[in-house]
Amino acid sequence: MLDRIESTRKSFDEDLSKVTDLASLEELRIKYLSRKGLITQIVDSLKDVPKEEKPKAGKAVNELKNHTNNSFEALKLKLESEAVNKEEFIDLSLPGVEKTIGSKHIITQTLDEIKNIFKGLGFSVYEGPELESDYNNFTALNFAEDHPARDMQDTFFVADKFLLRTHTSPVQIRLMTSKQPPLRAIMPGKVYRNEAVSAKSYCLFHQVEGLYVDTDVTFAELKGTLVAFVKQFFGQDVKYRFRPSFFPFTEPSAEMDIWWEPKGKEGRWMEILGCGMVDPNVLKNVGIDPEKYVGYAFGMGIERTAMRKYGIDDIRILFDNDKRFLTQF
Ligand code: 2NM
Repeated sequence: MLDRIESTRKSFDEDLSKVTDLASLEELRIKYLSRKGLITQIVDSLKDVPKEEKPKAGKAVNELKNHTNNSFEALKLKLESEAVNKEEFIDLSLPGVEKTIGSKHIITQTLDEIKNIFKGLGFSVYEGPELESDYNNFTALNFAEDHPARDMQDTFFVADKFLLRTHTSPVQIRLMTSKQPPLRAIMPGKVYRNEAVSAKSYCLFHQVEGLYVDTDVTFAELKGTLVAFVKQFFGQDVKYRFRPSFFPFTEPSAEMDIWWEPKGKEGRWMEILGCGMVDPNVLKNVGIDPEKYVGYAFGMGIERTAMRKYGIDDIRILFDNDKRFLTQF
């Protein structure tokens, strides 16, 4: 019995090595593995083996069965995938591939709209890396060494002096360091905050910041530019106001609110951006003479602006990639 098993295994291996296509594989299956095949015959003849040889013979037959089945299945898979590649094997029962037309995410749409408005106002678009140095993200922007925003709890540090940027202002530092004024650009991009995720805040969001540096830039021009922006973005009759504020990198600083009246709800003022005149310390840090040049800067969060425009009340839905949401825009 053991000899028979061994010789069947040998002849199976030999036959298997000669199989080159699915047709000859089927012949092999019929010869060995079918209901009347050689392996089945061996299994059947186990009943005639003397009792004391049975455990050994049974084990050997099992091994033979496993070996032949596994080798057969492996080769079958290989030949089938080769056949599919050669387009010989076409499974007509498979469902077709659904083709859908994609659409831009509303954050991308909002960014495009904001970029186009500022391009029309004479700004170019400038981008920079999301992994930044502590220097570009904080120090150059006049944040004190012990400023709370530098806290590990608010910032994703990647290494000792490197982090995921918490705003796009480091791109302004890069621009001002590499080019002399006049400079007029906006900086769109992703920024990161190490905060608890909730309906109102996410660990990642998008910002657009803007910068204008020249010899005769005024706060009145800053206001005029931002008013032109909100009128184009929210509509000509938008109601707005400026409030004094504070940022480490601007002096004086302000925030701009717009009047927001959701359908059927009470209206209220909503903050939409921060702005100010670039602090002379920042200009000094990037090698621009603050005696000769002045600048204004502003920054806004895109998610909040888009949520307002489209009536979305949970920021997380913007990052879920749920098609039921995405296909609505
Ligand atoms: C804001 C608000 C106000 C700003 C300032 C600068 C720089 F580099 F020029 F100093 N970049 N961004 C700025 C000013 C950003 O975001 C709320």
